[in-house]
Amino acid sequence: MIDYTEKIPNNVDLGRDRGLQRALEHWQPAYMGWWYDMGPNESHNYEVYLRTAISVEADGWAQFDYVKMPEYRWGIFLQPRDEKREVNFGMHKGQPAWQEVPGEYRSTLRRVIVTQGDTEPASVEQQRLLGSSCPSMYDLRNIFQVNVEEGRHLWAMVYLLHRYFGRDGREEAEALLARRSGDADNPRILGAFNEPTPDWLAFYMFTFFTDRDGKFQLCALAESGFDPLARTCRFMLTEEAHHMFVGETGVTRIIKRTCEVMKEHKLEDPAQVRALGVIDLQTIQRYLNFHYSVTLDLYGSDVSSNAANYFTSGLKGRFRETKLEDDHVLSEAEYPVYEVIGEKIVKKNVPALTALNERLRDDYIEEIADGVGRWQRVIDEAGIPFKLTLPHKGFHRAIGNFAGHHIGINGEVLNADGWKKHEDEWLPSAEDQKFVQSLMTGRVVEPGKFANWIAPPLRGINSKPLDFEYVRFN
Ligand code: BYC
Repeated sequence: MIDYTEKIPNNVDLGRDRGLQRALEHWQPAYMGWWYDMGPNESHNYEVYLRTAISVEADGWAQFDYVKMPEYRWGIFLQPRDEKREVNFGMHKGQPAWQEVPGEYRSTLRRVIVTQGDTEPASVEQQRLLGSSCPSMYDLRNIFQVNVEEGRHLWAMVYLLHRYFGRDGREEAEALLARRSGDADNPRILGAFNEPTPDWLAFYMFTFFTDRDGKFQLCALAESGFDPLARTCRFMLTEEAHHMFVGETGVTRIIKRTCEVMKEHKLEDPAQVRALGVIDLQTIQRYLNFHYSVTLDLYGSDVSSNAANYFTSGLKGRFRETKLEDDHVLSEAEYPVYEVIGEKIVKKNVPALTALNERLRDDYIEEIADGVGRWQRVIDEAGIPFKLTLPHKGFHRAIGNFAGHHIGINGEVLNADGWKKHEDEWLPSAEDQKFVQSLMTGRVVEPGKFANWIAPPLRGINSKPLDFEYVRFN
């Protein structure tokens, strides 16, 4: 029997909700089984300096202490309710926000929640083996923090399924623990979550690019007319920020270290840079190309009747919906999308309602471009003549208008042979991955020490020094 308030910090009155307790009594042991099987490898006895959310108040959402991860208190938190909140877009605009699931949207809403929920355990599975090759104790602690919080985000979606969707919600919650990233028979739902994350460069790229899709999707769901979903996503966003920080600063530190070595030895040739045990900028660019393009696919088709339905029904809004100045119904508006006609990429205006995936993707690209600009500054400050670039939106896409076409890095429409000729120049080759992984054959865990291929961060976690013992191995 679980002591609910102690074991599961929450602000959903779990202690008095018998239905929810019964559902969790079945699910919680299955979740623990999943964590032991698929959570960070060989980590169960480690004591990790982690933050745990124990309330949504400013002093409660980031409590730091040593915790064994299987004993992490995965909690259920919703942003406090605003009694006056309304549905802010679509055909129900102006009605009070829904506190229960509207019958006619039940299956659509369940699907969106399941798709969101599915990504969370998927990312933990993808990152499962990385602890054994971490570049420092600081980084090891950070990946564990990301992992336990993705676990909590799964709990957040399972709470909604259990509380609002009855039996089929409980079945979906079980299925979330049964699918496996990359499994041939029972894979995760979305493409990027079935790709391996085989090394730390991939991990930082993933947390920069793919966790940021998480941010934008959560922002869109935080606008939902279904108030419990909106409030759940708002709280998840507070945690998401740290994940993107880990990614952005991780790549920054790799670039910084590479530039230091290039400058010190006055070298630019990638083979010579590699010989000094750091990752050449060309390889970093290829990883960037891969993670960017795979993540762009996560926004769905450029023209999507699903997206139009989500919006019109009031289930999923746009990025910062309430800050936008238009009718929030989109009955007349148009939006540009691109399609491949013959050997050209052609712009075409379509009803804005159908282009909401593309619009969210464009919002995302804007923010990504800023982040890549910050990476570029590190290279510029070192005085190295190398430009990181974002590939064309159509490059290496598997979903939407560009799927099935061979689009080059600058948007050139190629045939299969033309693409093949450049593939290893644009995407990480097996040889690139072998090289990156050859730098990461063991873990660096002496407090304050960092692997040769990455610079130390500017500061530690929660004002602790860099040589703080972030993980105790027991
Ligand atoms: N891979 O109209 P379409 C995160 C499917 S990340 C495979 O194009 P729609 C996190 C689609 O399901 C954020 N399949 O798309 C990050 C549909 O299937 P059916 C995750 C795909 O429905 C890091 C068909 O293609 N959250 O939190 O408008 C670490 C045609 O649909 C893909 C969400 O995604 C793909 N990439 O939009 C941890 C929010 N793309 O119906 C966590 C919830 C599309 O033909 N999800 N399909 O079987 C959604 O809002 C929508 O499902 C999508 C797709 C935006 C993903």
